Amino acid sequence: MNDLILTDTTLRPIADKVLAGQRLAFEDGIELYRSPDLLAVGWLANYIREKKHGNITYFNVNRHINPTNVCVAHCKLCAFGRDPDSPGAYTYALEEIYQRAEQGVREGATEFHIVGGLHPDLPFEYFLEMIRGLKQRCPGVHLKAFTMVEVHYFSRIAKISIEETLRRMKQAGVDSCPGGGAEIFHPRVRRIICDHKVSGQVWLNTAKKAHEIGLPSNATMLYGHVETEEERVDHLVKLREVQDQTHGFVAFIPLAFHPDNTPLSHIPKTTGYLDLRNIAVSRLLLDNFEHIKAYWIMLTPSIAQIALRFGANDLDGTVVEEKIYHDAGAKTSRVHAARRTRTPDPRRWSSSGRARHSLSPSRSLEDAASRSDYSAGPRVAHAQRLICVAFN
Ligand code: V47
Repeated sequence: MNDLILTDTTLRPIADKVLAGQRLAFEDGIELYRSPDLLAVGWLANYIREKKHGNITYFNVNRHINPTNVCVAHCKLCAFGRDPDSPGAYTYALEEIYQRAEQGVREGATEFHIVGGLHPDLPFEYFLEMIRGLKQRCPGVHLKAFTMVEVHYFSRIAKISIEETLRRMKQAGVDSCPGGGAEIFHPRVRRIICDHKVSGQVWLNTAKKAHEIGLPSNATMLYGHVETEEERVDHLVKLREVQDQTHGFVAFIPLAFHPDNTPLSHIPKTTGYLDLRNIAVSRLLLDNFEHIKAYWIMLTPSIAQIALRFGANDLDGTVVEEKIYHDAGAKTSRVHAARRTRTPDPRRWSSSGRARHSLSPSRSLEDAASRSDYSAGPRVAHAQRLICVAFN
C-alpha cells in the first residue's frame, strides 16, 4: 500500500486513530466531512476496507420486486409512490409476482429484494402469502423483504406488535430485511423530507427488534438534500450504537438523493465528490459494520468502481429492473445489468479493468459460493450465493 500523504494536516489525529484501530468520535466525523483533502479521507477508508476484506468485492445476482407503488406516506423525497387512482399506480397480483420471480430464478437470481409502498387497502396477509408463495416456488432464493417502515405499517394495519409482525414475516420465509426508509434520523430533516414516515427512533427500535428475533438487516442513509454534516454524523453514530448492541446489521448503503419528479426537484443532484465522501466517511465511522455498499444503480457504474477505492467492498446486485431510483431520474439503464446477468462475468465488475482473479465466467458462481464469507454465516442479508471479485 502506498504511504498516506496529507495535504490537510488537521486530519493527522484522525489518521493516527485509524491506523491504530481506534474508534472515531462524532467530531472526527465532522472533520472528515469538512476536510478538503478527499483523497486522504479515501485513503484512510480504503485502508480499513483492505484490512477487512483484502481484494474481495461482493455482488449478487438479484431481482427487485416492488409489489405496489400505492403509498399513503407521500414523502417529499419520493417519486415512486402514487395515490390509488393516480395514473401509473399499480399493484401486482400474486401470480404476476411469482411469474417474475420464476423468470429471475431461470436467469440465475439468488436473492429477491422486496419493498413497496404503504398500501391503504392491502392486508398484511397479502404480503405474508407473497412470501410463502415465493419460498415455496423458489426455495433456494434469499428473501430480503420489507423495510422497517413497512414492518411498522404492517403492525399498525394488522393491529399486532412489532415483534409479532416480525415473527410472522420470519415464519412465512423472510430471511432478512433491506435497509431502506432510514433516510436521516434527525427529526428536523424528517419533518421536511418525509413527515409522515416513522421517526428515526422508531426505525432504530424496529431494527433492534428484528435483530433480536434473528432477522438480520441492512441500513441506509439518504444524503444530498437538506441535511447538515452534523445530521449525517448523528445518523451514522446512532447506527453504530445499535450495532454495538445487536450486531444484526450486515451492510450499510449510503444513498444519494435523486430529486427528479419529486416535490424537492429544486435541489441539485449530488456530485461524485459528495458520493465518494459519504462512502469513505461511513466506512471510517461504522467500524462495527462488515460491509459498505456502493449501490451502482444510484452512483453510476463509474463512480461505483471508484468507490471500491474509497471504502466500499460491495456493489449490491445485478438488479435488472429498478423502479424507485428510475422514477426519480436515475440515468443508469433499466436493462443495464441484464447482459451481465445472463453471463455472469466478474471481470466486468472489476474496478480497475485489470482484475487479477482467475475465475472463468462459467465457474464464477460456484467459486463464489464456496469462497464468500457472506454466504457461509448465519447473517446473510444479501443472497445465498455471492460472487467474489478480486479487483486490484
Ligand atoms: O427507502 C426513495 C430511497 C430507498 C429516493 O438493503 C430515494 O441492500 C434517492 O433502500 N432519491 C430504497 N433515494 C433503496 C434501498 C436499498 C437499495 C439498495 C440496497 C439496499 C439493501 C437497500 O431509496 C428508500 C429511500 O430511502 N429513496 N426515493 C430518491 N428520490
